[in-house]
Amino acid sequence: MRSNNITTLTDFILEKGNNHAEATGDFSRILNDIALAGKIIHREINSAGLGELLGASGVTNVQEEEQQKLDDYADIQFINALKMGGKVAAIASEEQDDILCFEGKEDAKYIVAFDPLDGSSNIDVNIPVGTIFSIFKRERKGKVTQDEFLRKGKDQAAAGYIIYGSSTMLVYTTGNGVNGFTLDSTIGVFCLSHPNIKIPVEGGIYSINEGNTELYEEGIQRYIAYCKETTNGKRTHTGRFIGSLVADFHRNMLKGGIFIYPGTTDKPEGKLRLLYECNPMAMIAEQAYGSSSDGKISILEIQPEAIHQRVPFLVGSKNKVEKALSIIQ
Ligand code: P6P
Repeated sequence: MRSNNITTLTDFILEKGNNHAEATGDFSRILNDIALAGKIIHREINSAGLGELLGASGVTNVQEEEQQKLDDYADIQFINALKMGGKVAAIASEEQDDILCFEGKEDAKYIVAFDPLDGSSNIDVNIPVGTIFSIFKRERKGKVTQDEFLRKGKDQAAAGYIIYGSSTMLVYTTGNGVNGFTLDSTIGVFCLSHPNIKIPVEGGIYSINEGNTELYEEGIQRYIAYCKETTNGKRTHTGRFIGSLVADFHRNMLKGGIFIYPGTTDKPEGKLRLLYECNPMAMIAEQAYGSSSDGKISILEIQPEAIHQRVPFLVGSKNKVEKALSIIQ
């Protein structure tokens, strides 16, 4: 701890790294590389309205979603930071059709899957957006193949997100609790601001896009109706859905609540991707004493079959998820 009582992300990572006998600094370097890319994206997002980066790029990504200019920019920043850091063998990105292997790094010990800028359609209207990342420690060396990314979420070495909102925060876990760091942009340093985050086991917030209600299965419709019930003339829940996963998740993690993106009749698997959205968020939630599910099993137990696979997603306060499953199932 520095005399000014600031614990920087670098201090924290080095300290934690020293606790792991096998730590060779590779993992610490990767987290710092991610933080560097996050600072660069923070800078661009906070001036997007002024620069030429606002708006759509005219490109449609592998998800058949219109790519925002900052999507592309963020993707390049993470790829470059992880490539230059030299500790990652390959990446999988929402913005890339296939995995990208880093030449000469076939023997690196880690691979990273990420959504460089989730919720980017909200950028133009000043709603918080975020980066989500998932880190696996490889079980072999040599050229990385897609199957190395198709591991259950419970095998993640680390997971985290960066939320670019009223402040920019990096929140991550390595399987020993969840910690949040707020960027002090005057000195360009992420500082520990939310140590040992725990999701309240209860919470009155439910986050779901009710515009899809008629497209949801009956169980989900029953749960929405349950959330709208009143007791003694007072509401039992508050609806909050901002259309940006990282923002909805982060609010619920601090205040308690549940986020649901279910399947619909036209998209039974839902919209959110397992590898670089649901798995990392589920690891964070469960490390913060919360819970996650696809409606049947824990997200972290799902065996991925494709790098851009989508799954129905429930995540948040333990009791809220359990109650929702009891109504849905
Ligand atoms: P809908 C943003 O595009 C995103 O991937 C998530 O961040 C968000 O939770 C979801 O889609 C919103 O989707 O269909 O409700 O607009």
